[in-house]
Amino acid sequence: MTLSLFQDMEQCQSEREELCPGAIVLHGFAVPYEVAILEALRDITTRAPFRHMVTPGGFRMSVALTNCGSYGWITDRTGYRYDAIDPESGKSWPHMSAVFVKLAQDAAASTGFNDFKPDACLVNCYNPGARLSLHQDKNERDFDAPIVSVSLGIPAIFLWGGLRRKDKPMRVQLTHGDIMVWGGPARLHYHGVLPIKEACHPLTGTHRINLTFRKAA
Ligand code: MD6
Ligand code: FE
Repeated sequence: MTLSLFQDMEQCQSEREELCPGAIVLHGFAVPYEVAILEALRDITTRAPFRHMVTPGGFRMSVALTNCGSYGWITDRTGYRYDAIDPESGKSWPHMSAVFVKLAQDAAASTGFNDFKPDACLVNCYNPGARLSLHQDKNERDFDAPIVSVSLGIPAIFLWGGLRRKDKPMRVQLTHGDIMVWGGPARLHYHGVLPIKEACHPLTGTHRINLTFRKAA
């Protein structure tokens, strides 16, 4: 019984899904880190609570966000950018914990992106109904480093598009513990998240949490 459960775990953790060259989903990769991540998140959100930011077009984002690391991704009426200061507190963002760095580096290395040194971790909190429209991640200074995206809690349908906005996106289900890494030829692919369906997860309740690790500067 124990052995077969263990084998299931290993199988689940090693399942890789390549969406296109440079874009890989590592199903269940973050499961062994789940408790450590959620503990670190409590400290982050104590100092830098989740908030809904406004897009340059004046829309309130349905996703609530915060950051940790040397830089945080922010948006307001003047644009999207990275900033070392949290505009809500006027202070630096919370420190990126060693376990976050290790998780991001291990995931990147296991997909062929060695020496990934994230300096920014954007943390998103989705309630049912929250969504993220198709976009490219291009506020980072150079596009050599990959994006490492960790999904926790209730499932999402991730939209994985191409290099042009009009390229029809694939739908990829991301569930608790899945990590998606994209870089190299896939670095500037369009992506987004469909409106989250109501569900409940034992560790996160009715939320989906997403961590995206980047090298911003
Ligand atoms: C996700 N987030 O939440 C993916 N990109 O699953 C993103 O792709 C993203 O939340 C750029 C800026 C903010 C984001
Ligand atoms: Fe993105």
